[in-house]
Formats: sequence, C-alpha cells, structure tokens
Amino acid sequence: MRAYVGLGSNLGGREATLREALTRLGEFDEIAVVAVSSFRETDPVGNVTQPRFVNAAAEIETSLGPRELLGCLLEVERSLGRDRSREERWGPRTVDLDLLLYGEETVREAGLEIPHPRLAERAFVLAPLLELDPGLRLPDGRALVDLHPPELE
Ligand code: GSY
Repeated sequence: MRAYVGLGSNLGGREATLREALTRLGEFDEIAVVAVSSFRETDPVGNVTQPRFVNAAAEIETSLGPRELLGCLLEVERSLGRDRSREERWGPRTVDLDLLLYGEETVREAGLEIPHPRLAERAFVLAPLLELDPGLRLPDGRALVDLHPPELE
C-alpha cells in the first residue's frame, strides 16, 4: 500500500532528527521510503509560542495495515527521545510523525484517523504532499491542489 507520512520537528537538530527518523522508518522490513519532499522551515501554527518547525513529507510503500504502521511511527518517535505523555498538546516536540494518507482508505478509530484530521487546513502538510504528487486526492475525491489553506510562511 502507498502511504504518506508527515514529519515535523522544532527542538534540537531539527533536520538531522527528521533524516534519522526516515532512516529508521526504512529499516523496518515492511516499509520502503519511496520519496521525500524538501524540508521547509515553517512558522508554528496554533497559539503556543514556540520555535519554528522544520516540516517534510515522505511517500512510503508498506505491507503493514494502518494500525501497525502507526505503531512503527510511534516507535521511531520514541527511539528519538519523544515522550508524548510529558508534552504540551500543541507544544514543541523533537519529532512528530503523522500518518496522513493510507492509500484511499478512510479510518476513524480511537487514536487513528486517516486522512489526518487537520490535513486539509495545514499548509505545512499540504505543500510537501503536493510536491511529492500534485495529483493526490483525499478518499472523498477532493484534490489536494484544490484545498486552500493559509499561505505557508
Ligand atoms: O502537527 C504537528 C506539530 N505542529 C506543527 C508543525 O509540525 N509545523 C508547524 N508549522 N506548526 C505546528 N504546530 C504544531 S502543534
């Protein structure tokens, strides 16, 4: 299955952390990292005053189901020092790996929503996704290119 992962970091060596996250993702037998977007420095979205983020997206090919894939993303986050239980909800983080799209599937379960619930309104997610594939669509048929989030800073 083709899937897309969003990456973000605004603490420590942001780019190096995201590159290491991609390496670790690709080390799972069931995951191949097919393409990676450029890395963009972005202003934080939300009401928390915090450092700027570096964001990117990756296209992966995987034989895992969405729940298992999410488990791998969380494992990589943890291996890079992220402790979700100790951080502010919209606050700074060493690494954030979000499962954005999983084929054309829609999943609405506790702890797992695909497409990612805020995908359509976040330029820092849409811009790298469109760079990877300008023809991408949401499962409901809407083209990503037709969504109009606020400009990326
Ligand atoms: O949703 C992920 C964390 N996050 C980000 C982010 O990755 N990039 C930007 N620009 N703002 C953000 N606010 C939060 S929370």
